[in-house]
Amino acid sequence: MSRTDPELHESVEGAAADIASMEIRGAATIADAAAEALAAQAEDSDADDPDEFRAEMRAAARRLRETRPTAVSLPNSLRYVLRGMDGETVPELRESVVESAREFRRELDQAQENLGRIGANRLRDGDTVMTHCHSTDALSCVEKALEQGKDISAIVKETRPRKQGHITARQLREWDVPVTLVVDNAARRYLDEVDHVLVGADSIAADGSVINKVGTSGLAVNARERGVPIMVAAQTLKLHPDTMTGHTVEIEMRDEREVLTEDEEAEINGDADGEGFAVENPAFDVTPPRYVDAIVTERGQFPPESIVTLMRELFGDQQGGEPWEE
Ligand code: RUB
Repeated sequence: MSRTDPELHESVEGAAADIASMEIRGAATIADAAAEALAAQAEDSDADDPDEFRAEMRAAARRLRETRPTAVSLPNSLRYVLRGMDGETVPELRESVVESAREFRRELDQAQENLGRIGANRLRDGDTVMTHCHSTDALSCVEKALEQGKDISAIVKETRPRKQGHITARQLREWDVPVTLVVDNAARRYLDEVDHVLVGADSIAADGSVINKVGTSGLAVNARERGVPIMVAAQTLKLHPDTMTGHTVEIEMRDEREVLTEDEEAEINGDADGEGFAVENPAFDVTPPRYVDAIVTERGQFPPESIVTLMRELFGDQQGGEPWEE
């Protein structure tokens, strides 16, 4: 935050801290929390004039924006809410932001429902899916398939280092889905037993590349080799508009302490002198479109190569700077 930034509401600081620490995680959930935090900032603002109010909202969006770089749902959420900010007076501006955030969150829920119904049509009674990480969009497809009366089983990859697979396993068990949890390295061995690889996305690039939890690309390559279809469940909130103009998606590098504790590191290093070894902890990777069979959105399912058509339709007319810039 720059020194001139106004003081932010505790919901914004709290949401920003929780997103950065992954207390709040997953692309859709992050987007939802960001919209909620902007609404709280607007509601509790004691700005004296419209300019001050607008500056406050822009600062709040910047604070949330800087938390994690990869999931485009976060800037897409902030853009949506701030573009809805309209009015001549502080009360009018406040009401417009609160309503815009409400509308965003409603649409997000609705998109996930609709996407789930479309994704469920790909799943047949008796199918087994293999999951990676924890994706609410992917789980929505399973939930809708269950509602259609289909029996679905799951092989759930643990997803080191943060083990989001445990969250997926817990959710599926709540729905009475038979679950087998496997360590990431065992995935290829179990691919012969599955009918679909089902994952979510943090961002989808204009060429149809899928950016998702690290390990997704290796899983997709193995699945292709075994002839298992790879289905990506990603509402249009995950489409990355900047990639239409050549920008790449930043892959978040997280703290090495998620991989090794200080004690473990010291143990490996032994009595070796000097700096020790490097630890890298990329949180996401890029799966090229040729390894993806279908991207399932709330607007229908798309082969990855044609997702750019949908992106042009949705973002084609958006030009100019970001709404959180001065
Ligand atoms: C989460 C992750 C999820 C996507 C999609 O990573 O990679 O697959 O965010 O999730 P992290 P959703 O745990 O590092 O946030 O479908 O819920 O948006």
